[in-house]
Amino acid sequence: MRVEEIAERVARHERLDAAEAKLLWEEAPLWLLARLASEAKQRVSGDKVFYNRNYHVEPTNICRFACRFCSYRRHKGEEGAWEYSLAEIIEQVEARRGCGATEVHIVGGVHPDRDLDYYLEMIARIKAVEPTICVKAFTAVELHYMITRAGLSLSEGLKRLKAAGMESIPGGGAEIFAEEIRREICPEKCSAEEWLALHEEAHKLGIDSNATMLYGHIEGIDHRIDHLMRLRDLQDRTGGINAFIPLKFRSANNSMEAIGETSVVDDMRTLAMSRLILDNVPHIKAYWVMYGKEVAEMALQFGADDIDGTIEDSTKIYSMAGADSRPRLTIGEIEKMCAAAGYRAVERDTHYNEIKH
Ligand code: V47
Ligand code: SF4
Repeated sequence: MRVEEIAERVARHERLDAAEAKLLWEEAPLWLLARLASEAKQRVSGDKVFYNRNYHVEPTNICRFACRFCSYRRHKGEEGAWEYSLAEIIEQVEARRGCGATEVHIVGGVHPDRDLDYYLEMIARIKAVEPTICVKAFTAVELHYMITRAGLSLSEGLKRLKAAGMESIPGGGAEIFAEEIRREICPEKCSAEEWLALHEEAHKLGIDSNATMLYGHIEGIDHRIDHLMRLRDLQDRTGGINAFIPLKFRSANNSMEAIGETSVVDDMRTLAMSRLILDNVPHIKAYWVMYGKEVAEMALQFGADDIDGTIEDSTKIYSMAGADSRPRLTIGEIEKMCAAAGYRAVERDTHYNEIKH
């Protein structure tokens, strides 16, 4: 099959198989991917690009794992390590009061000494001081560790977290699902099957989630396609994934630094192909903190319909790996970026309900 025939099938909303996806990914001109992905984006979200008002809480960067791509983790006591007490976390939440955030995104290292009860209390105390904020918390890797360590089934652990106030799960920890790559870059963290099972269980309990893919390191196009297909299969079963976020490997200050970073053209092809393969995931997010603002604006021409949020200079994962050191976007900047791309900025909550002002 030729690129033109596959493009016609995509335009007719037909689903790509792995071989077709590979041909398109490797051979389609960039303008064609931009056009097909933009058409697919517009079918879902018309002229809208979504953003939210959010900030991150990163309780600790002490982690019992040592993923090779991670610039963020530290050993206990090492220079640059932090571990906030619950009181300090509540102080951070209270200090953000009045910034208009509808979501707090909580993610951090897998701390060896902290247990499920600690995280349950963290969520409950945040909800006590900010009852209307949506707690989008913990990657599947953190959740898998805290729940299995407590000796609970995934279902029981997630039920307790939901009861404490956790409403949604961020997309991190997925990396690349293929075992041969996981073994090289993150051998200790939960497996692909465990990551997928955790999200599936959450969806069954009415907890929605995002999904990510860390690309641009030692994986190939086949691994990326396999990853996206596994997410598409999960979404066919549950419908619980709100947004997919391709995460570009940022190379500074980690043990995979010598690999360098992939090109912006590769970033745009990856975004477009994510939109085209994931025909059942409504939103594709261009995470501006990772790309930088200019590339995020360009990403809106390649199928993205979400740029995450205001962030309020509250995350260190990407600045420690080489990105902008004080990540913050104003609503005015977001509106300008969307308008320059020919779209309209629309504020949403975590579950993509539009917020009317
Ligand atoms: O799981 C770590 C990735 C993830 C690096 O759900 C790196 O809305 C690139 O998942 N280069 C955490 N990536 C961040 C994440 C996320 C971000 C924004 C929005 C959402 C969402 C989720 O960051 C980790 C890992 O895959 N990561 N180090 C690095 N050097
Ligand atoms: Fe720990 Fe997450 Fe970094 Fe892996 S990516 S070392 S799990 S903080």
